[in-house]
Amino acid sequence: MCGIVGAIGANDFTPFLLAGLKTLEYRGYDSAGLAVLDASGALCRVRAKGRVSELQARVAQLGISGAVGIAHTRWATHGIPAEHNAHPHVSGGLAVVHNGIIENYEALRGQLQALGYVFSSDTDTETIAHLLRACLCEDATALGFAGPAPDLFTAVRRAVLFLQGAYALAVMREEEPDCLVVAREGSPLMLGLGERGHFAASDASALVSVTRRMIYLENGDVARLRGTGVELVDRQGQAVVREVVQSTLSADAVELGDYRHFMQKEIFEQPQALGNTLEMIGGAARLQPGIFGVEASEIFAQVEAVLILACGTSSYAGQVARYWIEAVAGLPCTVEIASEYRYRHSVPNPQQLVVVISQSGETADTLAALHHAKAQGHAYTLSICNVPESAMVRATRLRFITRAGPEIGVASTKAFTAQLAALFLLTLSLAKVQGRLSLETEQTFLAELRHLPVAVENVLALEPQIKRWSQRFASKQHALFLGRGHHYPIALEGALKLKEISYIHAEGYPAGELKHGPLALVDAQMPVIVVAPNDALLDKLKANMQEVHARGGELYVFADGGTGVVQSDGVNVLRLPEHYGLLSPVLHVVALQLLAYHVALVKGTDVDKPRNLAKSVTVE
Ligand code: HGA
Repeated sequence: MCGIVGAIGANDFTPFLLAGLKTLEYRGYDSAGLAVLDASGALCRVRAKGRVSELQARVAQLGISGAVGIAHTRWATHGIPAEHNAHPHVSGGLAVVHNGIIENYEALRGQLQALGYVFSSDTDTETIAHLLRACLCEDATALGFAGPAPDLFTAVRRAVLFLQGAYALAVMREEEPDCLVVAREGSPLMLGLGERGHFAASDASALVSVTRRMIYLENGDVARLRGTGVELVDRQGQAVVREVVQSTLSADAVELGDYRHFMQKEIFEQPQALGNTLEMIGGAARLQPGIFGVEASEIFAQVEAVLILACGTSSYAGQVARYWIEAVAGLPCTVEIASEYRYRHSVPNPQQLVVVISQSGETADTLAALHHAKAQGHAYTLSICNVPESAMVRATRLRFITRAGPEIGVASTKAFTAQLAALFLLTLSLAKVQGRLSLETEQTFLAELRHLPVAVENVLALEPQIKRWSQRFASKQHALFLGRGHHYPIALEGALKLKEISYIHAEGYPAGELKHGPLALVDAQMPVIVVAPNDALLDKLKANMQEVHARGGELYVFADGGTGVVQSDGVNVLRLPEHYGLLSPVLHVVALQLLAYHVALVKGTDVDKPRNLAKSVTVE
């Protein structure tokens, strides 16, 4: 989603701002813009619809430079993607970039229009620019203040009192060329402390080229950055000192290398991502529940049930875990879509372990669902995230950081399989603490986990055959994915991957539901993809395949060795090397990721940045 980069110091930071926006491109956006104070102290703003490269060309053409500046990639929520809606938004001599949504913007807009402010965009963000200007002039009295704010820092602290919703803001002003002011509520924002200046960004990857020393702002924080230092106040307006952390993000982790797309790179990085995520069990003879936090054993012993809250792909990881947790740990487990849970009246069970899953740890709905659960009295909370410094990780008592590395492709791949590995460890840990895991079973599962990266490598080797299949999908409008048991969520994930990046309408179904509706859709034009592991439900699944075959449907079966599913007219079979028991979903999903990737390649879509979608869904 939207990205922010800001800089202040003695050098020309325009190249840095543009490079920072380039790094944030993976989050998905529709327009970009920047503003700097030039050598004469004038505010220069440039905006462009489309790619950062377009903005870059305009900046070069205009020959703009400046030692203080803010920049933005916009993923529209209010107002169409267009140059006039792109950030920064200006009012008088000040400029603002914003990530998030101002929920009460209509009321604020009306109030400001009544004071004579003229709007030139359809965004919620422009209200912030005019509100700040009003706080800095005589209009401040109409807003209830005794007089104008003496400076931008004070104006921002006053203006945020009016804002409802979520925001990360960066603001600059012609009259105060020696400072940048930033604020955060709900949307991520961090500061970078450099040798040559000070920086702000919505994502650490935009800062690592200049510094690794970072401060992650808390909700309610407002900070003033100067070339020489930073000042911070919290929600109460009290000066605060926040911990400076050393980012371990490697600069080349966000490089494409020899790959054609980030999604392809990330699919092939899965053995490594799983190896890193499972590192702590590497040589250990026994599983240590402490990998989830110091209180883990104590909390796991208390819990009577599990509630998993997540969105999109992460929710499918949760759905796989539901099968595992109930089967192995013997605990009732519910999985709920975060955006539903946060707004419904649910019956809290304080003995439930609330598990939130998010790649970024900033997913707005999941974060809000977590806060809702806590407000309802849930004290046992655990996050599974890929970003250690994220808001979600900081808001839960227990946590597990997947070590998949930065995921750039919008369609999640390696983060998903790393989440599955984490959730399997959680299943085993719960079972162990609750006395439901024999030593023998524990050792068997640990051995399977250790071998998992190699098993994934073997699936990746099937790419040539999957690539051949993809040619036949590209002309299709619809596809059906079938699975049973803990492979049903894998059918859902396979369908999601295909629709996200190839724009083919795809549905995932539990195979047993076929005759309750979707069978009506089956004909030669709709490929039916079957996830067919060699497990106890195989015979049932074979009967479902017959139902499709008998109606002229074309089957594409991802079958484990030993399933006895044979290739014939209308039945295409891809043989996975080995059946992997409870962890088999990790292998099957890799094959489906490759299918989606290759179909998208044939269709020529923008694989890493599918239309209308964004990475890190930090708005509701
Ligand atoms: N609401 C603002 C910013 C949107 C955003 O943060 N997207 O991720 C706008 O629509 O411009």
